[in-house]
Amino acid sequence: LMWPRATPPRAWNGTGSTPHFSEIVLGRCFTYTQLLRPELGHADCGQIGKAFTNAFLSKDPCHSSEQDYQLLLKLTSQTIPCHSSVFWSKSTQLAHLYTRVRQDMFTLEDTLIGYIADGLNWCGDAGSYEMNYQSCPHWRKDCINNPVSVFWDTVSKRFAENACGEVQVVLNGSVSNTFDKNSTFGRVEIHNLHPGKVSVLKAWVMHDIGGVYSYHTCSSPIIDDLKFILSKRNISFTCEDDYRPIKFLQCVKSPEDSSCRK
Ligand code: C8R
Repeated sequence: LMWPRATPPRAWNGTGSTPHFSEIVLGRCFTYTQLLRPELGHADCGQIGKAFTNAFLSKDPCHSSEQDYQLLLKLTSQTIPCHSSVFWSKSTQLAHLYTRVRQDMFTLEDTLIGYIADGLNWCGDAGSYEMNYQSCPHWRKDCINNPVSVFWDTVSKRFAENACGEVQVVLNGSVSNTFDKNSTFGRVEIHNLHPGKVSVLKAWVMHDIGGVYSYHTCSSPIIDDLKFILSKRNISFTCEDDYRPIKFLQCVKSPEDSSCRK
């Protein structure tokens, strides 16, 4: 039995839970299953919302585990067609613009679980049944095994495990860590693609229009690191700089740039 306590929850170095977290989760679940993808209309949003909060409420927010999210994962299972998974790293906006136009393609945020959680923050406290809206553990300053980091690792792992056929990744060639072994993509996803199920990973290395400097292209050694990991895993790899369909999206914003005129 737990008693409400008089002392406030412990202060962490990260942002607190998003105000109205549970209402947002419920609302997003209904929006997704009733309006965006009615084929998931059978999903039980009440149960999903409960499973989400039960994954972390009344628990030490530095000892979150994959296990905590298993019921939530089960309730949000979803089949993504082969050849339609899109991964990304350091290119959130562009990758999501791409799948916004290509409705037949899916980033994790275009699936129910990713759609529900995108941009939110959450944590609880071992000594209370409440969410902590004041602060949550910061992954570097407090602890890695916090509810948000463990969540993204867990759902990203499943997203990669379920991918099949030709899969794509949108990479950012205008940052120094175009491929980052410590990112979710480099640390979790590429290691959980199933060889034999995934025939090829196609990388699109995109460069900001008007960006001062292109750090990396497909010919950069950093891309060889990715190529090497995949070859060891028996997954084919191709790479293309400034893939035209995505370049067009950048050009909508900067139609007068010389690179958009030719
Ligand atoms: N993925 C991971 N993290 C995600 C995410 C997602 O879909 N969605 C959000 N909002 N986040 P980054 P990355 C949060 O370095 O680490 C999946 C997390 O807090 O730009 O390589 C997705 O399938 C996370 O720390 O990208 C994609 O393929 C940052 O935003 C990769 O993993 C993402 O930081 C992207 O993860």
